[in-house]
Amino acid sequence: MAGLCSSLATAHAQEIAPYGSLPSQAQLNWQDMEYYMFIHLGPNTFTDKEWGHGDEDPRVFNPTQLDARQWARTAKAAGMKAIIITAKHHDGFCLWPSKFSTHTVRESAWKDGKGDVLKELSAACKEYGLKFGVYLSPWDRNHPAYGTPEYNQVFANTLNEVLSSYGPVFEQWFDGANGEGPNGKKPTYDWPLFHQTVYKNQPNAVIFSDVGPGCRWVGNEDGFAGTTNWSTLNITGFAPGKNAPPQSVLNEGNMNGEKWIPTECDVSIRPGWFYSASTDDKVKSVQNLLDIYYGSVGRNGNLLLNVPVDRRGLIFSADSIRLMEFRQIREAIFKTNLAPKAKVTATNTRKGNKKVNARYLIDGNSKTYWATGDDQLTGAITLEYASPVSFNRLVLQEYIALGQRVKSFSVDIWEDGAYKEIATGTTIGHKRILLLPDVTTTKVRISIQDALACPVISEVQLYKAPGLLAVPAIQRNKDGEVSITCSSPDPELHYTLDGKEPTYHSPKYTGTIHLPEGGVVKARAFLEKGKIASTTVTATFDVAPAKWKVTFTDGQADGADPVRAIDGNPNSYWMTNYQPDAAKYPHEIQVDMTDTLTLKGFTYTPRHQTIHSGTIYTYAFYVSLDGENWGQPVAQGSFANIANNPVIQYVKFNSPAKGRFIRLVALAPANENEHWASVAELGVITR
Ligand code: FUL
Ligand code: CA
Repeated sequence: MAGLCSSLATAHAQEIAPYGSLPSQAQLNWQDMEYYMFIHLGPNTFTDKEWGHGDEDPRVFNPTQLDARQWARTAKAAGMKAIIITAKHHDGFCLWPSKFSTHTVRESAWKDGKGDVLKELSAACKEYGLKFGVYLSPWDRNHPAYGTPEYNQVFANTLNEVLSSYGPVFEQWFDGANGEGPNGKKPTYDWPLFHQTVYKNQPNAVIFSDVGPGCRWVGNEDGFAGTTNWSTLNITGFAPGKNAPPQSVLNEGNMNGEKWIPTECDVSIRPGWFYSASTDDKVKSVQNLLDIYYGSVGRNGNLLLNVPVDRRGLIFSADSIRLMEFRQIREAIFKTNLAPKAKVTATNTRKGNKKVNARYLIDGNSKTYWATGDDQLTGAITLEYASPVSFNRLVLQEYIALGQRVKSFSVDIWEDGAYKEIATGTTIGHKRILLLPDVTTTKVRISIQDALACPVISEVQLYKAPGLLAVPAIQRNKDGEVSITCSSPDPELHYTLDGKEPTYHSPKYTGTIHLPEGGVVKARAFLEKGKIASTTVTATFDVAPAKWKVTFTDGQADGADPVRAIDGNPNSYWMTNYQPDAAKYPHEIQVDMTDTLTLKGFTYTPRHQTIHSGTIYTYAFYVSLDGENWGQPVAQGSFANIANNPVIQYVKFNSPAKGRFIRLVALAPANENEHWASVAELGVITR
């Protein structure tokens, strides 16, 4: 009897106890999806805006060739698993004929008001075996009830309508933005009511927001999670929007965090979220997309890549071509897993548990695993080869159904009779992809150095990624001299200045190109006499600030000299003093262009940083002939979505303005608590 008891106790002791906050089955399924499409479509597509005001004529929405099957076909061919669409963005416009709004497809010109985008897309997703998700913004700049206590129920009704009408919804995307409505008021959102409404209709939906509960925002719109990234997060005292945890915390999660809220990295394939013809030549390069993939899926996050639908209602060719190129390169990289060819051994392997085996580390199945014994927080996995193998990518996976555990690890290879460390890392989670130098060896060792509980690892994979010809970078300095560089060794660089696609026979870049008056530069890198070519990169310049001088600012922080706002370098900036006792808004900068020009607009390049950046939100822009009489502003407004997506802003004037002096007045900051303002680059539009 005593013997039986103790053997039961031993058997029991070999079971792996789950650790910490755990994923639900819906979250596990979600994490396996890894990569899916975001689609932004609405009146903004037709008005060339990022944030519509809700006062636009709904008739502007008229995507006459809309074909949701083309979107689904593209997503499927791109290797994506789902599509999430902006069913309702901040302008309040509903892509379905909602009973609770008068700003919908029903009021639009599209299909004489008889269309329903959600109906077409949900059917197309079903046809192509994709999951379907919806974005709905509680911030509604159109709805008359917004900003009143009744609005929460209106929004819940709207949600209920969407979630009960179009079949299964795998993810409900909640935008935390909480701006003013038509009556100038901001409401307090009733999140518990919204969540109940989701779960009542779609019990398996994963709810996205800054703080989940299903998955969380990664803290930026660039697509990059932290190199340390916990799927657990502390949420007590936090809410979506301005009461969210700091962006750095969203980026890395909290070790031992209260809830399992994994990361989703949302990023657009273009500079903005909505389609604009002006960004047709700014579709991200394959290399950019690959960096984003490594920075999201490769760092324990899912990648939600936005591909905006154009005015016809179709995905534009440049975007879909890029998606296919991106799929091809991923397939080439992850084609041959070298791990299964190895003899795999491990130290500290848990005994007496049939589910645990070092062999399962290389079986290509993320549901089978190896683990150490209880209280053993370290362990080493070795892959040994009869003859040398060459690789440069390492994929590691934890069996996250039992919690996220690994805190640090290192990678060694066998070289000249000893181990040599080639990489270290912190967290792993669902998936970690390490970029290694090209190495050739007969032995690879992965050492788990610290963990919150016994490590449970499901996969170790090795790949040899082919070299990718880097896309050239085009820069212009203050004097208007353009330089083209490329990080790949010895490429030949060819360019055009006439807007045509560069070929191997286009002018070869040998030195500086003088372009003080501006123009369009397109460049490509070539290897092997033109047989291998990079994608094209395009840079559009206006008048260079060669002779410009700053004539006035209302202060500066140490080292943030005003001249840096007009030095042609987007990485240097002018910023006002940020000390607590320093001057508050408004702030301003005045510039003498030394030539009198006819201006069609201006550009503002913010610092590429989301916090403490001094980014300007509301502005007034003036033009003057003498630098003394400024008159009325030629443009006044806000830079939509600049806090989260700090990219260059193009502002067109209603009518051209002639002058020699320009003046940017910063009226309000993008981040509520920052009383300082900054300009990385100020430019003009003359073309
Ligand atoms: C943000 C919005 O303000 C942007 O317009 C965009 O929809 C992005 C995905 O989320 O919060
Ligand atoms: Ca600068």
